[in-house]
Amino acid sequence: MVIDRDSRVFVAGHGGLVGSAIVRRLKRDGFTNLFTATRAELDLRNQLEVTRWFEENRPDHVFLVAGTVGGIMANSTRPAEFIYDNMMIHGTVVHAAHLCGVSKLLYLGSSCIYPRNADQPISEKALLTGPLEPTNEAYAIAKIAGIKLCQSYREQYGSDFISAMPTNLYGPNDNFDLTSSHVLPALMRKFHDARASDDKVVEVWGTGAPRREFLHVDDLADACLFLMDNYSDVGHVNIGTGVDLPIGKLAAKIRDIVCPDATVQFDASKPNGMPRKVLDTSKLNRLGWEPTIDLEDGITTTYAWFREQIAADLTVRGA
Ligand code: GFB
Repeated sequence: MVIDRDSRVFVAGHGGLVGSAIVRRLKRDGFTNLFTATRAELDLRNQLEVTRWFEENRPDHVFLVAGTVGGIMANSTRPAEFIYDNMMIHGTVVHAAHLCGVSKLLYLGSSCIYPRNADQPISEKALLTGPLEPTNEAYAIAKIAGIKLCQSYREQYGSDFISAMPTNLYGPNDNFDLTSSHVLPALMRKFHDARASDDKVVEVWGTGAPRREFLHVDDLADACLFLMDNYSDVGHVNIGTGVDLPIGKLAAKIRDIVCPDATVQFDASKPNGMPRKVLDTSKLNRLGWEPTIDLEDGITTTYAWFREQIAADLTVRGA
């Protein structure tokens, strides 16, 4: 059932890559009763504060897209933050949504919930069928707990809480900090820096062989609203393009767009992470959703956004 455009909607995590895209998408669709809270206003890890906030603001619908996130290096070096922050945030928001009678909640997980050696493309059924990728195990455990929270509240209380698992994301408002970002913004930043430098050698972590799938965050936001409107069931739903490429090829694509005279140097002392990660998106496709943004166009427009922000002296996280 399509959710009411006049309903009160809380986007938890509106400042991030995903949350900001969801706010843009909802505004485009005519939602006017949007609620957000900055970290300074509300510590989502604190149950008391979160419950109080829900009691005061009474949202009807919640997009739970807040969390401590990062790329392979941040995940492997800060596992305590990744597991603590995320488990707490998922727990407080889901519980407050239950206490305050939220009509529907969409929880966003991550494709790292799946076993390291899962069959590719990875179907929703692969959850909890094998050991996780060690570089992001702490984060993955928190994300799996989020799915189980939604399922348990549905089972015990009948709450309409649904879960979606996106593949690797990119787009405007991403984090471009070289130690904590994901690969796509990191390489965009490195090639951008190479433009102004005499040193045109860009370092790419790992061997370049791992394969990843990339989804533009505007497509993700569209899919999230689609699921809010059209899906109410216990099983989580993958969101992706179903298409992957080796990191070496991704680096070449970004180089061609950002700094064609640069050369790539692989640093095999850095971790590769999962050998391959591409989602089976047939469940979502059968429901009637398909992505629309091609990877090359997405990189081109994201880079245009990045340059505009830098030129206007606006904040680009990490740059
Ligand atoms: O995007 P990324 O950090 O995350 O790395 P994961 C993907 C691949 O790109 C890895 C390589 O093989 C990296 O070694 N890579 C090459 C780089 N150069 C760079 C670089 O400059 N920066 C980064 N960051 N990577 C994350 C998980 O895994 O995926 C999270 O850690 C989350 O939990 C996210 O689930 C979606 O795809 O390996």
